[in-house]
Amino acid sequence: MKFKLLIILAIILNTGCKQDTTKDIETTKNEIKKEWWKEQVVYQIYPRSFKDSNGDGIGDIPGIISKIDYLDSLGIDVVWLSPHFDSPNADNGYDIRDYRKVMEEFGTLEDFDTLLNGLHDRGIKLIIDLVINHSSDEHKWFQESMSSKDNPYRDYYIWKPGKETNPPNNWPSFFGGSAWEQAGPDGEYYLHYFAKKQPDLNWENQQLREEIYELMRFWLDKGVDGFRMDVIALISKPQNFDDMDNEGLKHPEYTYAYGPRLHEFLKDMNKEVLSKYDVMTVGEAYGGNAEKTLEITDERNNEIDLAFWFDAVRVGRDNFKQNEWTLPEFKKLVKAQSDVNSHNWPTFFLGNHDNPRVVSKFGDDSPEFRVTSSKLLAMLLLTQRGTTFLYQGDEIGMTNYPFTSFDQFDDVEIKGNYNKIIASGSTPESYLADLNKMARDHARTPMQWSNTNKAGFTSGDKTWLGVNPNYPEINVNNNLQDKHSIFHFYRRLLNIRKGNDNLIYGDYKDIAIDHPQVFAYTRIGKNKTYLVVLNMSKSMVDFSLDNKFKGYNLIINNLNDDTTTIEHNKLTLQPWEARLYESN
Ligand code: TEU
Ligand code: CA
Repeated sequence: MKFKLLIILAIILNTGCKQDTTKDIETTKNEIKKEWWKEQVVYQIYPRSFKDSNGDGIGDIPGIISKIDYLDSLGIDVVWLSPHFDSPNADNGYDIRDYRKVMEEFGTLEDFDTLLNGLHDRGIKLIIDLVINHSSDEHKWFQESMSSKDNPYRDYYIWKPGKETNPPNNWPSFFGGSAWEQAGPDGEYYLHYFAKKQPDLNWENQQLREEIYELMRFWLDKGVDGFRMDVIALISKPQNFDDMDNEGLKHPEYTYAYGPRLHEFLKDMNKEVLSKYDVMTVGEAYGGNAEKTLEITDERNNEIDLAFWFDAVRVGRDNFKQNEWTLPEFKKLVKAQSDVNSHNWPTFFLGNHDNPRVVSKFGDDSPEFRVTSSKLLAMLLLTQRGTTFLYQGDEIGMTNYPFTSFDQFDDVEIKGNYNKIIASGSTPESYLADLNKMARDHARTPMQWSNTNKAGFTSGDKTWLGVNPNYPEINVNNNLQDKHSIFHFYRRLLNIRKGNDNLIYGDYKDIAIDHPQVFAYTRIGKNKTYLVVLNMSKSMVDFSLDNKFKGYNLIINNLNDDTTTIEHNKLTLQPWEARLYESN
């Protein structure tokens, strides 16, 4: 009897095991492994532009500290802080002079600790920006490296002799001109993919890698919750330093990114540093295709957790031109990044400090539709599959800045590329018109807090970059007071999303991918399905739905407080109307 039972038990256990292995091979997306960093909504702060505390016209850490309650009331989970390190600001902090020091204009290390603790006290995490593809030319390492060929730091950067009077090859810098600059007593050239003041670090050098691990530990030991990694796909340089062909010159990022040792470097960094902390990492995976990006974020590879894909955000972009784009084109790019396999987890974002304002690019920033379309974009952002990234000011519907002359810009990229763009056939007027659509400075104008002096950003009479003249209307105070504001709509959506596994982990399915005006998709969770219907146009649309959606309940929409149930298989959508439905 006992024996028989044992056999039965063995059979059960055995088949159980077998089922598990097949499951493992065919995991559906609903069986995604839960991780805290998959569930977060991250809010990006560009410190220079967020809040000035001392009247010098430059945002700073005490300014951010004074707004922690604001962030808390919005309901975000994580703050991503753009670089706060000591820097001569050739590229607003993306050129670091000392990785262990806080930029003087931003405050002190004590201020940083106060910020970190203040956020942690409210259950908000903090990730910082790790810029380790390049440093500032004013970094001690570079000063040493440049001083002579025999200096022990020489090999921390990439030096090559020129070809007669020319640089080593024809590679261009993203910020204009050659990617090589001659320096030091030996007349050699150093590599800089970005500005001259941003020399690329030589990751082939083991000592350099260890120094980077040390500085990562310095911040992790303070308690930061992870890193956003600047241009991380560029750290391993191609080993072939020949000239590029013309095609390569147009899009050099594809030559520069995903070098031969990238995976090895990331795995080593993970093993030596990241695996020892419970943190999140998100890499700026600029310059690759989907396949390559999926490799660095595949959980089986132990490299980084998440990556930003740029295809959807940059839809219609061709270098410095923003061309027309269609909704189906955009939806296909979103699908490609949202619908990835179960070993990867996507990110979703529509803007950041390098891109125009979301309502100006993806919505309609005219007075008639700015509020409605900003709310629609909030719904798009907060119902997608992936860790969500919001950019400061989008929660109040801030818009692009109306630039009328070149001296209003600050960005090194705009100035550096001026000659090249004019030489390639643009006129100053047409370049300015293009910049009005896509310049990075649109996202960097000061945060608009109130309708008082300089939008309440500073108590002083100047700001490092102009305040958008629309601040008397578009500001935080107005948003806080009006319960139908964009801010409160974000808040409600954040609340719906928080802890909602069906919405966070549910499969993504676009149900009308070729529809020219409507973006409609479902998020199919284990217990509930969500239906999102967004009319991304300024005309009314009749939209047909499958019968299976009958009985779904409207839980939030961007026009009124209605909560109705789907009774017909046709929805009549108002311009820029956005609706979120839930199954029973
Ligand atoms: O951005 C890299 C990058 O993709 C951009 O420079 C891009 O070429 C540009 O925005 C197109 O308009 C990262 C940072 O996000 C950016 O702010 C820095 O300037 C850059 O790296 C260098 O650190
Ligand atoms: Ca200041």
